[in-house]
Amino acid sequence: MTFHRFMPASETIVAAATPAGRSALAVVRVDGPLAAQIAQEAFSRRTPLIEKQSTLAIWRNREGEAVDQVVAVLWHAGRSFTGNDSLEVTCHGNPLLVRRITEDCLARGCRLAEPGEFTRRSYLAGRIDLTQAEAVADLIHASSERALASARRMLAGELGRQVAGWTERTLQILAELEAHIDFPEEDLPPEDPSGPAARLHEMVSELSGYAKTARHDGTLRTGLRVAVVGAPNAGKSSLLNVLAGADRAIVSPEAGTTRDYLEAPVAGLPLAVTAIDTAGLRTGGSALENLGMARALEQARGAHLRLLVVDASAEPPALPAELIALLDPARSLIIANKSDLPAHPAQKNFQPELTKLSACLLDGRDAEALRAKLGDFLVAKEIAPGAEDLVVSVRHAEALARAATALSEAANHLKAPIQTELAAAQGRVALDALGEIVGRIDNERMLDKLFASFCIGK
Ligand SMILES: Nc1nc2c(ncn2[C@@H]2O[C@H](COP(=O)(O)OP(=O)(O)OP(=O)(O)O)[C@@H](O)[C@H]2O)c(=O)[nH]1
Ligand SMILES: [Mg+2]
Repeated sequence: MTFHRFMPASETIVAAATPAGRSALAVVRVDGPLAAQIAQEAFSRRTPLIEKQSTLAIWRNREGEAVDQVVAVLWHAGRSFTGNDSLEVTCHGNPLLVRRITEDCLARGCRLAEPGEFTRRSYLAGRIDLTQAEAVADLIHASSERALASARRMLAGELGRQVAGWTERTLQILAELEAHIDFPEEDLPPEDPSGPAARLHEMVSELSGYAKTARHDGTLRTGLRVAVVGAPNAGKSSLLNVLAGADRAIVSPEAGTTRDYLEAPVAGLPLAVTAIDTAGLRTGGSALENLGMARALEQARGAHLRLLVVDASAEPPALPAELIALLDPARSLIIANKSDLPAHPAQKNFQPELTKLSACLLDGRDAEALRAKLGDFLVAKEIAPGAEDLVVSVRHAEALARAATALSEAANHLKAPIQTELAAAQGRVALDALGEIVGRIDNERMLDKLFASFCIGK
């Protein structure tokens, strides 16, 4: 139950922390025992680096040639992100310069960093726990406001603090159980509302609550797909354009304008959502129309949400049975379009179990309201995480579920006939599972796999 004891790294690593390619600036990171010495040798001695202060200096290679004018910052061991001496060099963003500085560092005794190695060193130094190390990667890859917010909270250590709390409470219960094992004549009050069994149940429900958010882990990473479907001329392409905030798809009064499907990102949502415009669906079309319809149905099947666009000023459409079968009320919305025209009375009875949003899609007048309602629906139906959800990863959820199962078994052992030893054993299983979340359990293979998915320089 101890964190890795910190061993200062013996090797000095180097890597570019910014992507290859031309840019205004690029960053090269150097970490390990040689970092301070390299800083001293590469910069002219007249500009010694003051710790944690950015210094404008000329990087000279081992041959004494000026490579670039850079801004450098040095951190000393114990005060850096990684726990080691650490140097960050911001040079001009030319890949040739980055390469020359990197190669000079290699010549001075560094080796190239592996993917995620800087973050791994930080974790091994005990400066961040495993949930925070993972959050570094999530923060960098987040493609929506909500993904960013969750990663930011994870990086701030929110899950780590929860785990510390559960660990503390489990240890407290274990202590009480040990006392009972040693002095069995002293009664354990298992049914007492403040008794260990009740506290175990309380933790089980907290753990399960956090574990449940992992169902959004994948969608937060990949984004959501929303299929726009409906009869020809209903206004599907108009909806795509309104949601995208751009004139993406051809809109025309001719029925059957859209044949292929067409994707565009939905603007103005805190989630990454892609809308897919599709060919109009109707019964008994031409061979070419049928091909388009097959694609439309395929997109509808694979989407997280279906938006059925209906011309509300006309008679309800006759839609193919394959589409009707896909219209699950928890995964589908009706966009009752053409609200600028008088509504057709028969529309009231059309698919009454589905939520209907009325809109005029001639222009962007209803765009904001539509996006807001779409966002609310996604959260209400738990298709997407809400603003206050801290989304845990599948790895976290798996360990949380194991801990919850063990704690619930422990509570069962505290029912008559009370079996304190078995309860205590389950308590320890839960502690191990909780420890895995923050990385208190040494497991080299798991760490290798985890950090291999990082990019180099992180
Ligand atoms: N009055 C009115 N007309 C609309 C509205 N939205 C779309 N239209 C018109 O309806 C016609 C069809 O719109 P599209 O967006 O091309 O419809 P679609 O469903 O993509 O049609 P297909 O691709 O042919 O299946 C166009 O002439 C639009 O200008 C609306 O809110 N009110
Ligand atoms: Mg269209």
